[in-house]
Amino acid sequence: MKRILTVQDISCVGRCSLTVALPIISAAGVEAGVLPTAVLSTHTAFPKFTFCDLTGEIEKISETFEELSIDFDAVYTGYLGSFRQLALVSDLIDRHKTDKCAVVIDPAMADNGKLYTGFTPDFARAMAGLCAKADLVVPNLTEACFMLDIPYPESYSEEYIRDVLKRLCDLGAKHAALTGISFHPDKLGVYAYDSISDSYFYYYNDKMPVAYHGTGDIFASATLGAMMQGHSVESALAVAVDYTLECIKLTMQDENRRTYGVNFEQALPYYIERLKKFII
Ligand code: PXL
Repeated sequence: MKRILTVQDISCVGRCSLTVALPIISAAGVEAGVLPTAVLSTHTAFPKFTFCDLTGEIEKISETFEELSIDFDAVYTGYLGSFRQLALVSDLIDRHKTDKCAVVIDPAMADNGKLYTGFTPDFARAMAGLCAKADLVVPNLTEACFMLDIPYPESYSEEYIRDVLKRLCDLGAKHAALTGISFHPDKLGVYAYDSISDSYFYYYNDKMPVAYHGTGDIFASATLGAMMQGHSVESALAVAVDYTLECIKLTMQDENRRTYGVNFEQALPYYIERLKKFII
């Protein structure tokens, strides 16, 4: 059985970061080790939230894993809240990275052209430094633009997306995948670049006329779960596109839904079934 380590916060309510990563990765049949970087009452898009910083635990926990020879098949990082956390997580990756350990980085910090509460363009550039260590980075276009220090475009061409992906890999990442890419009003998907084989990959499914918070965390977790099940990066990204769409569809059907993320829980049986289909 594979074991991964995911490093991100716990937002107690709001369906993001660890409360999403843990169940999805477990559903993929993979042991999910967690290193919580902070405890918040909710994610930061709520009008009010508490924040308990756990930065001081990161190095101690990581060193103790090393002393006990606890190894991981992947290290997966999500929302990180400070420059200090970026530096400590960079050290943690150096400590646990082996040939068989994949590093997946979701630079969760922005969407729709804007940084989340508490982040600055300088932080985004520092996150770009962490992405250099990744086998796979999965930003949305807003995060990619902030990391590359380029303006967020109103609209884009396929050529532009390919250029952004190449630049993300120029930072040092082996694969880069841009989430939420659409060239048609009814379609939405992921566009990826593999810098080793110099090849692109685009996979899409239906686009729903809604926008929910927290889909990026679901997407990244579902991708990692699929990679650990033996999917290629491309095939894993396709699983994540299909699963995220299923979560969105279920959320749309719920008349009592509140703005607390998407219904990823009731789509888990779909995810488990979808994991059986390999496309590449
Ligand atoms: O969904 C990403 C995320 C994770 N963790 C925290 C957040 C957010 C996005 O707003 O605030 C604390």
